[in-house]
This record gives sequence, structure tokens and C-alpha cells, in this order.
Amino acid sequence: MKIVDLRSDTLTRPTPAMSRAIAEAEVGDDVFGEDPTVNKLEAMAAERLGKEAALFVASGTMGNLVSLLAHCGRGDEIILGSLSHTFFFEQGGSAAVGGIHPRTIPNQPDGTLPLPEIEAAIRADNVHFPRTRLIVLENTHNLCSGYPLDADYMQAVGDIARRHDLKIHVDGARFFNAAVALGVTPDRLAAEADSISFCLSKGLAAPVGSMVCGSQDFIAGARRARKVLGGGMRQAGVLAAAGIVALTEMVDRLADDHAHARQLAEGLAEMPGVSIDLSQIKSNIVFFELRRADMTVEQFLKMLDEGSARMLPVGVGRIRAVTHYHISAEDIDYTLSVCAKILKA
Ligand code: TLP
Repeated sequence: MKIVDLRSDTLTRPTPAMSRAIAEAEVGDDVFGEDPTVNKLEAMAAERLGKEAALFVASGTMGNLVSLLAHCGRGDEIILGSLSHTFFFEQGGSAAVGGIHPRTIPNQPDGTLPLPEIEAAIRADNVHFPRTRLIVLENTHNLCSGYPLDADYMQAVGDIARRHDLKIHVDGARFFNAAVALGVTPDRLAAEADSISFCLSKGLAAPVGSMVCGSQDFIAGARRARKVLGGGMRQAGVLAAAGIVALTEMVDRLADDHAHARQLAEGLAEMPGVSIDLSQIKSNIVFFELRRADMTVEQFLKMLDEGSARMLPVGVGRIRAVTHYHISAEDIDYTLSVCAKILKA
């Protein structure tokens, strides 16, 4: 029996076209810059995001870390959201590996950082202070229900960055979800970013890998950082081949995932004890709270699992469901019927 697994879009398996591309990939040694498939993927990613160059890395975490290492030196400060993946879920890698000091600002429910708070957090030139170098944004914002940051907000942050001679890095693990949700082209949405990382291995369904995009100089720095982290891969074209299919064939269909997320959220909103803000649901991530005296989140998730559907506990009382390539409208109907039985809706 099929398990409707909504724990993450990272669970997606390669499409048949990806498996064929992997089997037939032309490869070379990428540390020598000689893997034609990696080179093709990097050129394609740079072009899609309107940047000069791109770099293929093992994961979103590595993409963010090499970006921060390329922008900052030891003792430099970055401004980022208190709910950002980079702050929350990456082991404090920028501090642990790069000696980079994080300065957090509370994320708003729509994933933004309030502009006055960004400006207030920028350090003056003073011997007591670290030097602010970088503003890190996340688009879509995972812990803010996959909310997309729009081009107007990006431009407003860009204006602040320019006034203070700062750079902007975007953790765009689900950047194509943001572009599709907002109906803008990825290059327009990325225009204010000095660097941007996006994942091939989430909604785009490739088995492995993320891309980092930016200027030639920035990518040269990111490439050095990737090497010292042990991320210089050799015949990586077998992985890049799936990435090319991801960028070519898997972007437009993200709109289906967004429709399925809305279908799920609207169904859940009807159920007793479920608290959900439907205005938050803009892409493929649904967060909701279970407020039931007779049932814990763990008990609910166990019963859901027994009914062959899975979601993820994230934080106290909160549950996350993420739609993706393997989830159909029928799967959502099925999941809602299991939830209804458990919650006696
Ligand atoms: N997110 C994963 C988990 O780590 C939580 C998920 O299931 O959502 N940035 C963002 C916004 C992410 O959501 C993730 C992964 C990453 C970076 C890291 O990507 P990977 O897992 O490829 O290192």
C-alpha cells in the first residue's frame, strides 16, 4: 500500500527521465573543471537566475555555508532571521567553521525581516563591534509556512544593502517554488541577491545537489570554500544530469504542489482542534497546530502513520506537511479522510 509521505519534499525520488539522464551522462573530473554535464548545469543555473556563474554543491546546507564563507571573514557579522534555516538547522556552521557572528532578527509570519530592524542591526564603524557584511534572507521561508518573499521586498532590502555597502545572500532552497507562487521569473526575483543557493533535491525532485549562483568572483570564492569542506566531487556529472532534467522539466509543475497544499490546508481547517492560518499557505508547505486535550501531536502522528500517511512534528504542538512530485490530489483526499477519522471530524 502506498504511504502518503508528506514529511518533506526532500523525499522525492528521481523521475524516469532523470534515471535515463544519469545512466547516459557524459562525465569528466569536475575538480579539473572537465565534467561537461556539471559545466552545462552550472551555466544553465546561472542563466536562469540572471547571474554570471554558478557552482554545483552537495546540499543546501553546503550551498549556504560556502556562500557565507565566500562573503565573510572571521569576526564578520551576518544579519539573518531567528527562524531561518541557516540559523536554526545548520549546526551554526558559519560560526563553527568560518568564525562568522550571527545577528538574528525575529522573522515576521510572512518570512520577512522588518526593514527598520535590519537597518538598526547594522553596526557602526566602532572598535568594539564586529563588521556587518551580509544580510541573509530565505525564500520561500520554510518555518514561515513556505511564504514567498516578493520582488518589492527584495528591492527594499537591496536599497538598505546598497546604502550600507552590504551584500545579500538568499537561501533559496525552494526558490523556484517562490517564483512560481508569485508568478515572477526567477531572474527578476533574484535580481537584488549577490548570491543565491537553491536546491535541486527538494520540489525539483533530483536525488542530490544544490546550486549556488552569483558573480564570477563570488563563485571563485565559493569554489575554494567547497574544496576545503571536502565538496570537490569528481565525475559529478551523473548527479548533475538529474539536475538538468530538474531545471528543464520540473519547475512549472510546482504549481500543482501548491494547489495540493491549499487543498490539504482547507480540509484541515475544517477539523476540530486544528488551528491553521489559511492566509499563510502560498506554496507547498502547510503548518498547523493541534489543540486537543485528548491527543498529543505524537499520538496523532502515530495514528496517521497507521493509516499510511506521514507528517512531521516541528516545534511544540506544530505539524508540517509538504506536498511534492509523488503527491496527487487523490493522496490529499485520502490523507484528509484519515485525519477526519482520527479527529472524528
Ligand atoms: N530543509 C529540510 C530540513 O533540514 C528541515 C526540510 O525537510 O525542509 N534551506 C532551507 C530553507 C531548507 O529547508 C533546507 C532543508 C536547507 C536549506 C538545507 O538543505 P539540505 O538538506 O540539502 O542540506
